[in-house]
Amino acid sequence: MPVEKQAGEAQTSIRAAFLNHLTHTIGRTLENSTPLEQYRALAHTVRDLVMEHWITTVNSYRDRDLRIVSYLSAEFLLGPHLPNNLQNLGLTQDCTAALSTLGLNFSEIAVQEPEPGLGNGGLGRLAACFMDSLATLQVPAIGYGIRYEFGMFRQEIRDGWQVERTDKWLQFGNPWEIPASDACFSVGYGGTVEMVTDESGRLRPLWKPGQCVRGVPYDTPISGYQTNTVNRLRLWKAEAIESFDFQAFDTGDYMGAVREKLVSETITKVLYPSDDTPEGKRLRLQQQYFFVACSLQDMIRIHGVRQRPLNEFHLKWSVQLNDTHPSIGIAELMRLLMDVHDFGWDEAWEVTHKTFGYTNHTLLPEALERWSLPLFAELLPRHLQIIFEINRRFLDDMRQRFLNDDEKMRRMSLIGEEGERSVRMANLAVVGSKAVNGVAELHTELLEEETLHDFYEAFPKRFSNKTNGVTPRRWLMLCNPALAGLINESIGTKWHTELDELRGLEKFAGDQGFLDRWEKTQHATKAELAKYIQSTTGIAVDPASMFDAQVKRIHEYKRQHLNALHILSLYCQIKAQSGLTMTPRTFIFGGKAAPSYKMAKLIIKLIHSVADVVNNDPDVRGQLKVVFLADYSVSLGQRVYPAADLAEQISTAGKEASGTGCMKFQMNGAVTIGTLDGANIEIRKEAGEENFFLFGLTAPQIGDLQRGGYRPRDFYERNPLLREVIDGLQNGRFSNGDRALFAPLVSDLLDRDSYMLLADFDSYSTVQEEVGRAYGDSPRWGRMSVLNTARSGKFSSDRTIREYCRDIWDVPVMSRT
Ligand code: Z16
Repeated sequence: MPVEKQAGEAQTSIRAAFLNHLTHTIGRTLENSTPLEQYRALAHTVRDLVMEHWITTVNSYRDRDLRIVSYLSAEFLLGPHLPNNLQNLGLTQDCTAALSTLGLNFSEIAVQEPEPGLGNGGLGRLAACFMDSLATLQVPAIGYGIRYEFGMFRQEIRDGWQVERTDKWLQFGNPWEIPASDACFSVGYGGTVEMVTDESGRLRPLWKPGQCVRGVPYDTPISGYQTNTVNRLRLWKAEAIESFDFQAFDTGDYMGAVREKLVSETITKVLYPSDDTPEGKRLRLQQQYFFVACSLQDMIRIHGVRQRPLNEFHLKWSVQLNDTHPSIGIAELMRLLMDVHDFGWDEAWEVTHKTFGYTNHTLLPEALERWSLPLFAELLPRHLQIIFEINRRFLDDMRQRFLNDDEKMRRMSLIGEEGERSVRMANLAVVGSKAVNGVAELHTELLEEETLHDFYEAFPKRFSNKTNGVTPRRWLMLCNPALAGLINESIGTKWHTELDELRGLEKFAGDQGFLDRWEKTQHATKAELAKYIQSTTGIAVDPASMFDAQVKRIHEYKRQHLNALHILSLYCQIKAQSGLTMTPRTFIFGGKAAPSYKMAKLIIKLIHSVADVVNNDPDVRGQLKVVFLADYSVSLGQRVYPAADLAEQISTAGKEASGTGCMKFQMNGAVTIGTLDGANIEIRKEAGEENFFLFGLTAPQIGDLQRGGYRPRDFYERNPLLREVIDGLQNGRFSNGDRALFAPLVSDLLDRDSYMLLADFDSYSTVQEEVGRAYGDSPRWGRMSVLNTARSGKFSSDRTIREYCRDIWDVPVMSRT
């Protein structure tokens, strides 16, 4: 009785607050408001509730005086806030009920939220999952990043080709952010470094920047699941410094002053839409330095508020570098300590190298950030001096330890001398950090043995592995309420924060009654995705068919084109043998290509061409369907992961650092077909090898083959089916007679094939056949599906964050029990 009364109260007060915001914040009545306006009113209603917890969190952290984790990331790919915050507050049902008393439908309102797409893919989404886990584990933490005015581009498809559209996510305001005008900082660029004598007669460098911009913080509250903890995500926007305006205004150059303003604001205008291939562009370096300089000044300000001397900075802060993007922070903290706060070099270095941790996210050599020395010298002349000095001292030290091994010194130098001289940001990050980590076991091993081997030899204790994870709140409970409900009924709810508890499902894997319910639930979720596919693409797909999904950035190393070649080979088989039947499949693709990545864009066109051929041939009789879902995003992922039967994780072994989509699929009961790459290896180990479809060469085999002179054409010549597919691509069979269209792709595959599709094709096809048979055997598939979910506990980002807290950040996590 009292519980019900409370629930009733929550409903009543949500309803009243919503109507209040609709009138006073939005200026509408219920009758004449649009769903978007209703969304905005509801967002303000929920934000108010989150803000109350925020106030108490700030106070409790102040009292506990703990070390604060500072997560520096150029990307945070948060996804929609509204449903997530409601779930964290435990108010989803009350809110839905409150709205329905007004004749409104919660889901229809929630889909109005524009997604903050401030990231490219895995790296940005990882930062978002980490923020969720940090708040849930009640760790004092601040996320620092960039408030891009335009996030990841919207992808449209025209005639099978990707077209980019700007993402105007801020167009109608953002109810989740609050500008904090009391913590603005200025950031300099360019200019000169002069030697000046200070009051005490000491000669010291003084940086006189040629340009200055102002950083304005926008705070987004990050709530934890079922806790009162709300952490802060602080994103910086660049603005013009007012004194600059006035200067111009005095001289009558009003238009010039406005131009100055535009130039300053350019810095946070747009996210660079390339993952894994740094652009080396001036604006990008400006962005990186901008948000890092603001964030470090903010940390020093907070440190001062806590009345701590700066030589204790590392005791009160642990700063994690999400890839090398913020690694200029190492030189910036040195500069702030020495040039602004009067530290000597050794004192400053003592603090700096104990402050930072560096997470590497890629092994692809072309993806390691390097800045051309002239560009660096022009934008950050003082930082370059500091980097030279770090390098001088570091190499002196190494020369002694490694007895003048010149080749090694050249490899470890922070300055690359091959071709155009450059600053190697990964080397700076390793040298300036107390800890370096990879994001999956294989990845860390390859970092230690190959990519960063010299550094591993020099500082073995600095290195560790932190296998990635994803938050089960968004990636299971929120996106798959039906399955989450069934799990709750079966094993209770402890798994929400202790994901290992999912092991309790193992005992149902052989229970036919349970498997029936599991399958029914999945079927209903697939039917929902089928509806979405129908309405967005016009393609009808059958929820009874196997949903075979590959959603991720489009990249040659991820091999979406291997998937496409295989689909074409199935098509050729059906065409050759009338009456052949196979397990009906729906192939689902989604993902964006970097706008300048020609081959990735051609792969998108290839998938659409395959879809055209397969979906419109009556001979295929609904055995195969192919769909490409445009504009893949967090929200679209939330529809796809829960509806998948099979997850395609088919990257060339040794190329995918970790992958995190693989974990979302596994949690939702999809079975994986994959290579021994990234986190796949650990997923297979957890799930059991009989519950994972393994194919392809291993990383060492790939290396051997590459060194031994790989000849892709041999594989083409030896496999008739592969030959038929490739010939078809060459002779226009799959492109309405256009022979030129796929020529660049075909010639790359036959003459180079850097990602070894042809070497893995046979193994992939064979295992796919086995997948088809397994899916036809319902009890077998159901068991595999349940066991995948049951054994996905390791891949909660709560586990990952606990490891960072214990091994790198040295901060306590709150336990609930
Ligand atoms: C990115 O998303 C990743 C690496 C990188 O160098 C740049 C970007 Cl934007 C990805 C990795 O490709 C992926 O394997 C990994 O799971 C993810 O980062 C998070 O660690």
